[in-house]
Amino acid sequence: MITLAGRRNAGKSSLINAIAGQGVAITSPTPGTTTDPVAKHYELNPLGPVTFYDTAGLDDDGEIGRLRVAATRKVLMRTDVAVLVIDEKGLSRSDHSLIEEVRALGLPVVVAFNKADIMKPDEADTRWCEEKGITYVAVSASSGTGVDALKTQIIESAPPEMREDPVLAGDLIREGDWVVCVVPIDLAAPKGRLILPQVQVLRDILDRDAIAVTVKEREVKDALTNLAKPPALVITDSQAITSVAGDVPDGIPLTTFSTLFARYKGDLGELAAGAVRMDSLQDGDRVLICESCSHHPVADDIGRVKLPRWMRQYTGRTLEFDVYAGHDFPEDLEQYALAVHCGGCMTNRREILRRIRECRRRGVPVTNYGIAISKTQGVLERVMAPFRHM
Ligand SMILES: Nc1nc2c(ncn2[C@@H]2O[C@H](COP(=O)(O)OP(=O)(O)OP(=O)(O)O)[C@@H](O)[C@H]2O)c(=O)[nH]1
Ligand SMILES: [Mg+2]
Repeated sequence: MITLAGRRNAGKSSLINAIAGQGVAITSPTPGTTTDPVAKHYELNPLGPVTFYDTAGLDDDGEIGRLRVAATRKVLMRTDVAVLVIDEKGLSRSDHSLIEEVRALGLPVVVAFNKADIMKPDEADTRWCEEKGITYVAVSASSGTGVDALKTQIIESAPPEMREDPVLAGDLIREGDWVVCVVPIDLAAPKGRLILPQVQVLRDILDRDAIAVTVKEREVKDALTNLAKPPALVITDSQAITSVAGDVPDGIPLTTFSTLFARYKGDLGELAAGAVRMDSLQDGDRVLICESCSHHPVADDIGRVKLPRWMRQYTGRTLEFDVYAGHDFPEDLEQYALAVHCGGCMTNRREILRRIRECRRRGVPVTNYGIAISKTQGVLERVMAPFRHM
């Protein structure tokens, strides 16, 4: 996700058109043409498919204007690369502070001095960028000059995870290995199907030319007894980890779907370190439960009921829990001793990594549901062991 922001009329929409090579965004000499963030999908190789966001001008005013600016800022803060489009007015003081703010979030910024066909970037502005180590490009949406250089700068500034294909389970198994997947079929399981993370892991095992055996937790022992050779790995749903850990002999590597996904979608090391911080929680500490999508809470809801119960039992502390659903963290994130994020099944890797980065920046340890469950059940070390040699 790449966002173009800047003052009204700076040429944001024109630049998106120039990058995508098509007239998708409406442009006009009238300031305030773009009013809402507009997504444009584009194949930006070698990054692959990316989404460019065209936004409303950051200098929009009036009551509606301020709402538009807020919407632009929201998109900007969730992006992977911020492109600040500047026109002949040059870098303003608010551009300076916006750049600083975005960089403090760990987001790369590229400054595009647009309209290079009619003016050269101001020297004081390019010097400021150089002093701050900010990448800039002189570009013209009208003539096309510098558009390729801008694309290159965006690609080079993009966080590495936009370039890498994350691994799920493939590196933990070899061709011909047996892998046992444990999928409890309880009331929380959707009717008539498996959930996406389970399907993805099964697909990964097949891609690896390995052999997947899928069982409910009751059949684990039976499966292990009847396999011709011990499985290379057992992967269980986190909620069955206690019984499965009891049934799988110590010599057999065991992990959970959540642990695989914590690595695939986030930063396993950071999330495991966050879970370990549970050991130093004190009475009265507040714990933030974050869900990236809002769902209707069910009885015995994992985030609202089970995790708080298990964490209280495990730590023996009186802990306060707040549940927060949505795209952003609460303003007062700093008051929490620990943040426990959902698995993010509806969220992509970049968004999860952005959230982990934000927690790190704000000094709040972060873990996720699955890793936290393993910690409270005393099996964190065991489910992490298959990744130790990586
Ligand atoms: N000379 C010149 N004009 C440009 C260039 N890029 C954009 N313009 C003109 O600047 C005006 C504004 O362009 P837009 O692309 O609509 O600008 P915007 O930043 O999307 O503006 P808002 O949506 O109103 O915030 C239009 O008249 C464009 O033709 C450029 O590189 N050179
Ligand atoms: Mg526009």
